Amino acid sequence: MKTTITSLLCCFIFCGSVFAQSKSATETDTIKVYGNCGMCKATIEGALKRKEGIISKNWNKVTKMLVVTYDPSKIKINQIGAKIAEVGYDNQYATAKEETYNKLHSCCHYERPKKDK
Ligand SMILES: [Cu+2]
Repeated sequence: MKTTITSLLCCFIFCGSVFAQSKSATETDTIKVYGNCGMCKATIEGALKRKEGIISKNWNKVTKMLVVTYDPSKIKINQIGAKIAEVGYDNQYATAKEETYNKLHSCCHYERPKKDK
């Protein structure tokens, strides 16, 4: 009898933890973000805030790829792209405004992706 109760309890704890995990599900995506240097990295990553649902972010200046883990109930990937564009960086989801791009430090003036005209 005691074993039954113990195993039942274990089952509850196990199921509970699985449920808790699925409730706080996160998503990880890799997106292309144009940029040059370490300063770009700081600006790009600085645009993504924990309180807005970003769990972790890491932009690689060599590959130009940003790996971002976020809470999809708080923010969507295209909104993440928009936030990065707001600070001046073109990416696969959004394009920065000309004037925002122009305000970037001169070393950060990355080559913009070609636009079709
Ligand atoms: Cu830079």
